[in-house]
Amino acid sequence: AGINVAILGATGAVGRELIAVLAERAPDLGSLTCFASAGGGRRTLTVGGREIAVEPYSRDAIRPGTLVFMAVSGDFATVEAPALVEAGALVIDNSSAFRYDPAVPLVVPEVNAKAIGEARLIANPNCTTAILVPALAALHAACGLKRVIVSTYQAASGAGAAGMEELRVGVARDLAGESVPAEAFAHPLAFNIIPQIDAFQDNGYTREEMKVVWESRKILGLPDLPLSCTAVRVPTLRAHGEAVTVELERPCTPEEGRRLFAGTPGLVLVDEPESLRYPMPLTASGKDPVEIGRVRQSLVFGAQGLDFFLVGDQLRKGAALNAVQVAEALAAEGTLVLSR
Ligand code: 2RA
Repeated sequence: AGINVAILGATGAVGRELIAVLAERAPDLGSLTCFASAGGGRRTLTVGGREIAVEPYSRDAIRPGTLVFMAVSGDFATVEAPALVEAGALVIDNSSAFRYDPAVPLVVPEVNAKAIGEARLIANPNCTTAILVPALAALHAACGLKRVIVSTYQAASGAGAAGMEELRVGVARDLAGESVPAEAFAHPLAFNIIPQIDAFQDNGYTREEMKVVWESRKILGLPDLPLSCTAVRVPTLRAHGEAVTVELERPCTPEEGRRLFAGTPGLVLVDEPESLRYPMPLTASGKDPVEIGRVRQSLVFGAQGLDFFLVGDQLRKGAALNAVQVAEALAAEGTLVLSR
């Protein structure tokens, strides 16, 4: 039989997406057991028209050899992930708890699947990074990355199911002339943009912005890459946009950039301004590939610089899809059998 899979945090936005992505890509698992916090009791979830039982989590319920996807808080993962690995599980963790641990691979399979090695605990990157690095890796391989500047347009789903609900309710209430709630976000998101995601750091950047810096450097294997980010929450539901400026070691025309992106796994080139086709949350949502387009020669860096825009589904490539692709990379290495 195929392997046993467990999802911890199955009732959240990422957990539900994991169920959907696994159903699409690995329909013949040995078993799939969904867990949520022990306090919630036994529940059912409906995902893609299917009723899924959700069990209260207990460590003992995970059998040795189980592939565990964790879509839980960093605090919970800090305790439970090492304990589950110790008990014989293989863990792919979506939290930030282990991303900066040099002993734990941080993986976007199109870029650094080889980093997995013999690891039994693998960290899944922050959504903004996962969506960004395939394009950066392609540019680095072709022309050498010198400096990178990123500005993000991040959807409500980054704050989970509660964030999406707050945006929906907020839009309806705003249109009805009522006060708009702000719990998942620091301010009302409806008809607003918020230039703060996560906590401010001592250097004035937010933690979200620094995640893009730290994680991109680790995944690309470029620990000194000059990169800065401005992360902004916008009132879209589930796809993050990113405006990217790169300075390169060698010249690259927009045509070469487009050809490169079109041939990069995980990216789909959408760059036909004459027919008003470019990456947008409305077209990228619910899809696996990251849309990339608006490729231009940089007005600042000239022949050695490009500007471009990309949009990726935050719950797919930004979380659940990437985690399942990590499992697929493990399966390709013969570390586990995903389906039969
Ligand atoms: C956000 N990056 O968009 C976070 C979620 N992982 O808020």
